[in-house]
Amino acid sequence: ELREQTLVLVKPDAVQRRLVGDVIGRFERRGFKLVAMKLLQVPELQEGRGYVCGYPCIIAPRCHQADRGLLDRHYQHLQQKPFYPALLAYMTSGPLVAMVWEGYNVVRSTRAMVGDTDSAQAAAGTIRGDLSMHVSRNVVHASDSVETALREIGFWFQRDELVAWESGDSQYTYG
Ligand code: DAT
Ligand code: MG
Repeated sequence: ELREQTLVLVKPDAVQRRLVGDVIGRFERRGFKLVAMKLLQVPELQEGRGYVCGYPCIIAPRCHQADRGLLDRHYQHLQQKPFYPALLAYMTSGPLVAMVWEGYNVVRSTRAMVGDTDSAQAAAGTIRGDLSMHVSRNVVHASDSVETALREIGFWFQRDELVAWESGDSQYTYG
């Protein structure tokens, strides 16, 4: 399926460490097609104050489309884990970049490019293996199956935020 899609998040640690371009560059060079991208911060829940951004908002910000519920849905399978509160704090600690990449076998290829969940075990040459050292700051998220990708893209993007476009190099990429 040439139109397979996956969700990639460049997590807050990677934005802070100025690694966004490196991560995007890897998927671009591989040949995948970028079909959606945005920078947003998921507001954190503060006692008595509701959801607040880490930075004072001047205009009604787009990040308010998100809330912690987004992360609860995204990390549904981890909510009972002891590290879940720390994971939430990390994921709301700063802006992240959400992207949808499209292409042949993109879900599996992207997981291979991302590497082991535990950055300490991740192979050199993978994003985590090259750019990070610890499981709790592992730079990126990538969907783990085609079904998960469909659900996750729906969590992070509205339908009209995905751009359908014809890539000029497709006959050189796919033959
Ligand atoms: P992946 O991100 O490789 O799909 P996952 O879905 O099992 O891995 O877990 C999601 C994130 O949760 C992972 O990227 C980092 C965090 N995490 C997983 N296991 C952890 C652990 N043992 N300690 C701390 N954070 C962990
Ligand atoms: Mg996962």
